[in-house]
Amino acid sequence: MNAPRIQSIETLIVDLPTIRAHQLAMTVMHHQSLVILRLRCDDGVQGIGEATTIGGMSYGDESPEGMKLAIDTYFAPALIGQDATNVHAAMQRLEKVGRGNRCAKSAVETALFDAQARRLGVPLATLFGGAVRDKLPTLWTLASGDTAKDIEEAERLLAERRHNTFKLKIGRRPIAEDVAHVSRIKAALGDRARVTVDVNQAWNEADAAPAIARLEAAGVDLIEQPLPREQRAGLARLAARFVVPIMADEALATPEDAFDIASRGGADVAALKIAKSGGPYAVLRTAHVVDAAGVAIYGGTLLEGSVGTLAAAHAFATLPRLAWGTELFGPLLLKEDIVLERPLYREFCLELPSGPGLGVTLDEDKIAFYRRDRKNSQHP
Ligand code: MUC
Ligand code: MG
Repeated sequence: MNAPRIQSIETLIVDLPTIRAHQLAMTVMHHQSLVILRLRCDDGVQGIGEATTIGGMSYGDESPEGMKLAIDTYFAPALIGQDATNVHAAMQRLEKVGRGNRCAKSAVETALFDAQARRLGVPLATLFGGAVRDKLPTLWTLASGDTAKDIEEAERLLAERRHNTFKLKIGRRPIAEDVAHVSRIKAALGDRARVTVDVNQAWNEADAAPAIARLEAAGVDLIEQPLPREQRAGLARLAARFVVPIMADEALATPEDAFDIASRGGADVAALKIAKSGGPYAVLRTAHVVDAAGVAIYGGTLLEGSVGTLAAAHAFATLPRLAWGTELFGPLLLKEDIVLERPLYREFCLELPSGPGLGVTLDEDKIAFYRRDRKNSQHP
């Protein structure tokens, strides 16, 4: 029997409003731009994928516009006519036509696996060997920029039993202000919630050391990427110096990064993301390296919408150890979504859908409304 072939790959950008401003060290988000990819095969099966980053080009090396261009101009032509059931062979072809561009590749890899899982009638996690959990603990990020509002938001989410771990985005304001902000939130929530901070590379080592000492004393549970991603030796020194765990995020994307960081004792915890690694299968390769080294795993996000979030959830659900849970809350930050049924969050967890593939269906009306190339659309 002839294998089904890839017939077409189409991408579009949707700009979705967020429920509130989301402040990070490098940008303030009021909307999120998702690149949605549709892959059609000649047996009638379709797969979907998502390529997402944060704040245009302010967070990483790729942008929504650049990801769309990379897929349309280089990746799609290399894949048309190829065996739709052989994801590894397809992704290997992409390595030849384009280096890096892992966020864009993540959308392609996701769509190929989604199509194959739908073809076989199984959830995506089953293709990766099977899920060992059907619920993923998921934290929420407090990033309104206002301490009182953040406390109010956390109290509401605790009462709703939606989240009991909160990550605070810092690094934007002077360190003393950030430390005071975090300390007030931790004091208000006490032992009822875990509080972590993400500095998004904003500090230097000399400033980071006293700041982390104060955050540790305030009861903060985890410090994420305090230094620029290139400064691995510095991150290792901080990890050795403090009891509070230090997590690598921007510094760690590939299995090679994971090997290097693990061998120099560069971090206690690793934030893994499908977008950083190049897809839900690619992220598992990185995960297994850190896991073998005894570095704890955290399922991260680049604030994907439902498609990317569920792709990540299927991958993380297969990991034997996921000590720090996940931050797969991206869909909850969006005022409007582009799927028919939004992912389910309850009892502090994201639930893994049980339908074939990703377990999600695009809402064509919403896509038609939010797509950037819509007639008269106002790009935010
Ligand atoms: C990051 O650096 O971890 C994840 C949650 C959030 O609010 O921002 C992201 C990116
Ligand atoms: Mg981070």
